Amino acid sequence: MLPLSANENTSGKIALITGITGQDGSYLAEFLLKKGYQVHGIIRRSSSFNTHRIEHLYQNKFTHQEGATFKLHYGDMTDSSCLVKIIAQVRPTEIYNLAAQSHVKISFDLSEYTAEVDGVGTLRLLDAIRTCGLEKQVKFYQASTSELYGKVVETPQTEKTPFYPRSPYACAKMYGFWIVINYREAYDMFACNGILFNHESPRRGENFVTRKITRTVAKISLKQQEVLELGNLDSKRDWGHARDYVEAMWMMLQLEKPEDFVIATGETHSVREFVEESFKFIGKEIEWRGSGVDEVGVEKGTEIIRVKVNPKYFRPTEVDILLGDASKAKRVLGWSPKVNFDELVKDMMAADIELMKKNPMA
Ligand code: NDP
Ligand code: GDR
Repeated sequence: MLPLSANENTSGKIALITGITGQDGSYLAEFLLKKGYQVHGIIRRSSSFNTHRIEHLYQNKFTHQEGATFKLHYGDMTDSSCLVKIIAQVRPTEIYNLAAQSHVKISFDLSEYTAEVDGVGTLRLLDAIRTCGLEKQVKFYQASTSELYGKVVETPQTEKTPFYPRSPYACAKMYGFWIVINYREAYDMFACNGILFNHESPRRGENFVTRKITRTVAKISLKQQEVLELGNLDSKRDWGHARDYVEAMWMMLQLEKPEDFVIATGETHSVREFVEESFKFIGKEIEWRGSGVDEVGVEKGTEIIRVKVNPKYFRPTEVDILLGDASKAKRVLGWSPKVNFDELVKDMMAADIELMKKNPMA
């Protein structure tokens, strides 16, 4: 079983996180610093600051356990030479590959770039480990995804469910998934896939559906906005909390042998239910009228339209329902989610109301 006690020895553990500025990267960095890791992250050059999710980590040193350090390196998943240089310099014991063009809808517009970063980028990183001669020392985590299941052939989905990707994003991640397994088998590397179902938080990117809903409903409650425009209200997702999910990533790398795991809550809810739950938080009930692109959500007891369907948010091919079975993770890792659907919505709504009160322009 796993060395999961609170006192486990993490001295000498060096983590390298790609995608550290993203939702998961920021929670994972926090988690590892609390354990005393030396944490290194790769950030991209951008024309304005892109480190808002991790600023507290180099300012609030008190969150770190003694011995923990935090360092950022400029790099990009499209640039092999920088990946080799960073790995040679850092000599990590664990690598978490979280960097990705992670938006499914946008992957239809940026299809080639998404393949470069999410697919070939994974290969570049694995090859960089080998170039540095560290393939027997490094444990490698790949951020795989429930989007691989795509057009669903069975529910709930397990590690054995066949894949049917439905977007350039999912196709790129499919390459990432298999190249990890291939390098594991070909070079005896410790490399594993976490097949993570959707996970959200107050740090979720603003153009993913959950955060878009909680931000807009928060603005509606403060009279800063009137209407929420969405695409497909009927798609169903297995939504968990990002903080729980980064812990599972770490647990996978503490095993003696690499294995792939589904990480999910085992509950599925529609976008429509997420909307209803968010409005409930601000004391409003939504009644649905009409159908298809003409469907609207009306505030109960009034004639005020609060939700509209806008076809511009539809996808050329949709993933209708995701529902994960994480029993292997429970059995082997001892992992189970701590935050349920209602608590997730409440956490995100409370945070967005605070944010919009402080800064209505956010
Ligand atoms: P985010 O979109 O919040 O973060 C993505 C990160 O990747 C950011 O740090 C981003 O940098 C970085 N990045 C993007 N392109 C490049 C590049 N070319 N080179 C280097 N870094 C790059 O995603 P999440 O945190 O939500 O997800 C983390 C990973 O897990 C992703 O790989 C995602 O596909 C996968 N995943 C996510 C799930 C979820 O529900 N959240 C579920 C299953 C898998 P910048 O900040 O500069 O944009
Ligand atoms: P997803 O997340 O595609 O599941 O990918 P997203 O929140 O973008 O969409 C979930 C569902 O909501 C529907 N939807 C809308 N989506 C967005 N973004 N905006 C809208 O206005 C809207 N209206 C309805 C979508 O059609 C979809 O069915 C996320 C990402 O984090 C991936 O990186 C990750 O791999 C998967 O989760 C698991």
